[in-house]
Amino acid sequence: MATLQDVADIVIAGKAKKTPGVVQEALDAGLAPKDILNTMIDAMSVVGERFSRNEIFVPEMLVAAKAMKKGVDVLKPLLSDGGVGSMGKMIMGTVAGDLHDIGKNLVIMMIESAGFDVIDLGVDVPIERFLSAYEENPDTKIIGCSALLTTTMPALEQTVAAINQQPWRSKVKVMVGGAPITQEFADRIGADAYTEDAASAAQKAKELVS
Ligand code: B1M
Repeated sequence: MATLQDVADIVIAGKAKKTPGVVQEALDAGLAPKDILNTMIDAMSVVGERFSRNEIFVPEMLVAAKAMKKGVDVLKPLLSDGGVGSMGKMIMGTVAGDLHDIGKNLVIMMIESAGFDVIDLGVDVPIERFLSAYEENPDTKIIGCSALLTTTMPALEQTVAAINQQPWRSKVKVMVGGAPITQEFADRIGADAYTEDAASAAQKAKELVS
């Protein structure tokens, strides 16, 4: 029987092969999928703090990220309600120069669960790719951009600026997020919406299209 502490420990230790088993054991012990997910998110914060203190380095962050992904895969079917597609299309990507995708993937999971059909452009997405993805899918309702680094906030700003110059701008909403992003920054760069986490992103997406 696994506890939330076991889940946190296995993610922090970066044991990707063992994480799905521990997550499954936690579920079998009756723990709620949302609590397990939040535990893994908190575990990544612990990893980040250790990185900031030079106690661990990029390889350790990477294995922790892999472990978290494997754990999220187990939870995915339990957190999603299967209503994919009915709310329309959303394009999502992490901006150029930024390789962080765990947060983006969680946002996608929650947004799909809210009924959107999400086109995932992945990480390190150049501005032109956001634009061409919209042009290939002109029925898209929302473009979502994620940025996790203070050094990629300018790429987010440039991406939103480029979208804001398009003749189709009025037909789509632009949503931004990521750990260093704030409502003030989102307002300044001309995004339509900012949210702090994946659950509020899904709620906001529904509001934007209603
Ligand atoms: Co990186 N990294 N990293 N890293 N990494 C951070 C972000 C950092 C805060 C760690 C630290 O120093 N404490 C720091 C940034 C500091 C800064 O910018 N001021 C940092 C650094 C410095 C770096 C490198 C530069 C390290 C180096 O090479 N020296 C390097 C940069 C690489 C690059 O991108 N070019 C780097 C690399 C990596 C790995 C590749 C090893 C790995 C990422 C693997 C992956 O994603 N596949 C990694 C990791 C794992 C982290 C930490 C530890 C965890 C990030 C994470 O997944 N968090 C992170 C420390 C931390 O965040 N505490 C750190 C969990 C996730 C659920 O949260 O992504 O915030 P988050 O997403 C949330 C919200 O932000 C929001 O909802 C999500 C879910 O609730 N959200 C949105 C996100 N996108 C949204 C979009 C929306 C709405 C909401 O609408 C569209």
